[in-house]
Amino acid sequence: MEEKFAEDFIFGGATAAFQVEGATSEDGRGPCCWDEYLKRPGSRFNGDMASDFYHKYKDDLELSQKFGINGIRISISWSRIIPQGKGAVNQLGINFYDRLIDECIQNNVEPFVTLHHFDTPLGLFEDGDWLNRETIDHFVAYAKVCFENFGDRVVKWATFNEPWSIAQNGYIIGNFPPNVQYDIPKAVQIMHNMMVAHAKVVELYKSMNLKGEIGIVHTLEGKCPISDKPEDKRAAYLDDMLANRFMLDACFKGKYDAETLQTVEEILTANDGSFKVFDGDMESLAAAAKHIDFLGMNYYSSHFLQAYDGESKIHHNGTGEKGTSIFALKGIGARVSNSAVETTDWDWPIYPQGMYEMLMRIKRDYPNYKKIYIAENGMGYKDDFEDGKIDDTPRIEYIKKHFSYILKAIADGVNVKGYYVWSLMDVLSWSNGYNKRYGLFYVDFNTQERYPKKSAYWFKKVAETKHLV
Ligand code: BGP
Repeated sequence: MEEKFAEDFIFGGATAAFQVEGATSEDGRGPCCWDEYLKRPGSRFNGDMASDFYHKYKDDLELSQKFGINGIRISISWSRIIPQGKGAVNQLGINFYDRLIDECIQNNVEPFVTLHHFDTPLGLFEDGDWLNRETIDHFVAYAKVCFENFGDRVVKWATFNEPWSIAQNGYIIGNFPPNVQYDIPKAVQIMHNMMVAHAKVVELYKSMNLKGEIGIVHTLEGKCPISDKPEDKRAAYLDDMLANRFMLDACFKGKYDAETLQTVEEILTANDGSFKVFDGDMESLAAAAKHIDFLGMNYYSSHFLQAYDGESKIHHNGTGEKGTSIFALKGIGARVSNSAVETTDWDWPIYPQGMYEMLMRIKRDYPNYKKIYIAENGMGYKDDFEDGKIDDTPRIEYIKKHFSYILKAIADGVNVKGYYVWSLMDVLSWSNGYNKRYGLFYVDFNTQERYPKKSAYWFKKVAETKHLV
């Protein structure tokens, strides 16, 4: 195993606009789908303040630099740049990201910028979001504004963050807008449409001859059969097809393999639906697959699958009450607990070898991937704050185990160039609120003060020595 990370390895921290910025109605920002969604009756929290990054970004970047962090994932809020999603550009929004990007660079914290991290402008969302094919053209127009304004300084761009989460959480689990459950056909259609949008933006970027690189961030979940029974293996295979392989094929092969297409169609038939490929879509995918510069891989967990032939039923554990999750999908399988694998309080299995297996698989199945950034990885934990001190040893253990599997994958030939811990500071968790903390820096959400956790001191040592301590 490699013992050390390379000198140019990025030790980064990740954020996303809606989860950190707050200031939701400042400087001409238009509403996004999440503003509205979190206003529905019974909602336990909102993003109006979040981590107040809109005003505190200088402090966060100074802290980052002090703690050895040399990269930051930020996302651009589309509705700050183009408040209605299409049409007029908001100069004040451009000015904010100008200031933010310059501040990153001045602190030697390289910005890695995502164009869409779940927060579609409200008007476009109400018109059908990614089910409406016009959204694709609006996204390309928005991307162009971003490339024209920030492309001279930003050298790492991602089109989307986690299209699978948008599809799964919005249309299958029903804990993201538009809050729909068990509609696998719509989930597949929006994944396909987002893949086309991604491809068109990659092609746009390449046509502009800018100096940076462009890729996409996928969440890749390991899917393991709970036993050796063929029916459990089949369940894992089907879940993997939907969550991972469908979109990896689109991005890196530029087509859906025959086996991928056939299996997805089987899943859709079991769910009384289909999906539509429009004229020119496959040409767009094929072109972009030749040009994509990197895969951003978010990895938190793997799932253990068992065969299931009932109706779909899901309970999302959004409060951290351990053991309350249910996840079973018609035509696919059930995610069950594995007594040999520990979980977080939100029932996410902690399975670092799954990250290694996924990295090796990318190298094997998508050999044109060029390079990988681990764009998110981290542990949701209910941190205890005692006299300004936060002992988050379980988070350190979690990250350490994942780091060691990254080193193993590097030794085995996978080109991993950086790691962005989720999250830099505590942030809003989309479907869980503010008690599911991930940050290296604790945020007191009443005062917006930051406090480095024990993990931040540990991370600094690793980043500075490049050794896993
Ligand atoms: C990823 C998202 C992040 C972040 C993280 C943790 O899916 O890209 O935005 O929220 O997961 O998830 P959660 O907040 O649901 O625990």
